[in-house]
Formats: sequence, C-alpha cells, structure tokens
Amino acid sequence: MDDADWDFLPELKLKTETEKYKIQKVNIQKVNIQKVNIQDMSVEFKEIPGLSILQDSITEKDEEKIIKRILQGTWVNAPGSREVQQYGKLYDYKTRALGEQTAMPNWLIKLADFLDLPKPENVIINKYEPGEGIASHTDNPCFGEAVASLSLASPITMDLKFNALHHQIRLEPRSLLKLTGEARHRWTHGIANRKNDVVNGDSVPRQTRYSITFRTIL
Ligand SMILES: O=C(O)CCC(=O)C(=O)O
Repeated sequence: MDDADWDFLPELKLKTETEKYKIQKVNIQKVNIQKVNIQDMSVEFKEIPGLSILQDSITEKDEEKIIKRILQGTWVNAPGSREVQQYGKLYDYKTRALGEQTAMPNWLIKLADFLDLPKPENVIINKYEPGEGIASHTDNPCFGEAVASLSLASPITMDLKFNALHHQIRLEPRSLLKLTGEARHRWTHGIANRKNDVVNGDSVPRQTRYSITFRTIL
C-alpha cells in the first residue's frame, strides 16, 4: 500500500468538545436506552446487552471522502444480491472460514484507529441497493470479541433477534454500531430485503447504503 493511500484521510479530525457532547438525536425503534456513555456519547440498550451505537462518529465531510474512496474499490457478489469489498484475511461465505490473506488498506487502519477500534484484520464493506439486505446471523466465532460497523450514505433498519425476542434499530449514516458480549454471540443481526422501512408508522424508501465492518481475528 502506498503513501498516497495512507494520506487519504488527512483531515479526519476529532470533534470539538461542543460537537462531541451535543446530545445527538437517537432514532431507535422499540429498544430502550439503558445508558449513555458520557465519554463518547454512545448509547447502550437495556434489552440487548453488548449493543452500543455512537451517532455522528465521523463528520459529513469525512463521510463523503470515505464513500468516494470506497467507490474506487472493486465489488464482488456476496450471498443474496448485495455486493461487497473485503480486505485483510478474507472470509469465505461458502465455507464459513477464513482463507486468503490480502492487504489491509492503510486508510481503513487509520479510520479504525480514529474510531477507537482495534487494528482491523478483516474488513467487509457492504453495498446495499434498495431491496437488498443481509441474512440474520451472528458473526463467525473465528472473529474477535468486538465487531463494529460504520453506516454510510443513508439510514436502514436492522433487526436483532434472540429466540422469540425481536428488536429493530434504525442505523443512521455516520453511526457506529458495536456488538460485543450477548449482542455479539447470542443475538442475530440482519437487514430485511425490502425497498422501504417503516419508521414511526411511515413507510420510508431506502436509498443506497454502505457499511464498513471492522473485525479482528482470534
Ligand atoms: O451492514 C451492516 O451494518 C452490517 C453488516 C454485517 O452484518 C456483516 O457484514 O456481517
């Protein structure tokens, strides 16, 4: 990976204290907030231990730059109809095991560091066109304890399920979802294949959405 790639996010900057501590609108359906972590303003949920969401984890300007950078990458088909880019140690969706080792772009390492995540060893970038989703799953145990997904471009509703329990959370662009503990190992997360989500009783059309999921490997 060349230096130009490393320099791709030179302006990624920490929010000012005022921006950081501004109470951000949390658009969550059916799930009760348990705790707001004062340090980074992420919220945790009573019903789903180990799930946290940090709104506005990056600025809109950085989001734009990241999307531009993503669009330079090569997409491959994933199960279902969505497309993905994958970096680091590749996860094989068919065998459900890790395979080939590829390079991890420096901008993804830098972005993970900015988001206070461990150095990523596998990164999957998902592209969802309206109508596309991802089957409900728990992340493979070959991955480390914390799994984190950065949402980009447009909001979407994610389903979290455990036995008969079912909650929906609205993932806003620029939000960072973290799954650890029960949320990581016992609850499944998935996105239904549909063109609209129902938000506060209204049908809201989906638009193209990207997510970047950072993982470590055990
Ligand atoms: O798109 C998302 O927010 C979640 C992605 C995901 O669950 C995955 O790549 O396994």
